[in-house]
Amino acid sequence: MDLFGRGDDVVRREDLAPGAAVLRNLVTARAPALLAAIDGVLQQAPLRNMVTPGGLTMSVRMSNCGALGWLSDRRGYRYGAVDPLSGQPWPDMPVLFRELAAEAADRIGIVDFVPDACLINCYEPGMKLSLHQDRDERDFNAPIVSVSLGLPAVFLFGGESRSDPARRVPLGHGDVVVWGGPSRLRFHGVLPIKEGVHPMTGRFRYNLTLRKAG
Ligand code: MD3
Ligand code: FE
Repeated sequence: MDLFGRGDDVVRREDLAPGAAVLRNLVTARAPALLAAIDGVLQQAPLRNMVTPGGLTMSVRMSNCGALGWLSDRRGYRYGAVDPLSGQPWPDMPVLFRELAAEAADRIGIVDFVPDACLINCYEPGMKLSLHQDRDERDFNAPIVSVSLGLPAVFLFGGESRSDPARRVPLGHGDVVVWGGPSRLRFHGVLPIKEGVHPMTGRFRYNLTLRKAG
């Protein structure tokens, strides 16, 4: 609890748009277990810098777990069942990830969300994610659940066109966002991460993006 009795890890819901809400601190208490599970996945499928179809190397390092993993290379953006680094299926999705995705979606009234893909993004200070849409999934009716751990970020929540103004949403350690319904195809991105050190992750920000891709 802070001086004003607000509580540093009390779960609070902030609605962003129809179908989209931040669940502040939803997983703060579960962060050690989540980070241990991320570690386990990354031992089997290490973080790597993917290349865009245009030939640019992305600064944010990525990996995946679950039946499907998001991939980018010279051939395009897509989901695939096999990690191109190992030639093996992506690691299983930890039950904890699946459970928290369903719980987060349920809290905003989306029942029975079962993700089959989890993208793990790892940011270091200075790294950003340019404005984009997530449209490589088969069914845009399913929501996306994102989990922030470690260093804080400022998330850009834009509109339906790239040129629409974007709202800045600060996301901290333990915050979860559910993006569903009409907000599912909105442009979004992450501003450059500020220099810092987090007690649990050091100079890293991890973001889990849980999706129904197939
Ligand atoms: C808003 N990752 O991997 S997920 C991504 O913090 C990505 O690493 C961000 O965007 C990150 O594609 C945040 C948040 C997110 C995902 C999908 C959305 C926000 C969204 C779809 C529509 C609107
Ligand atoms: Fe995205």
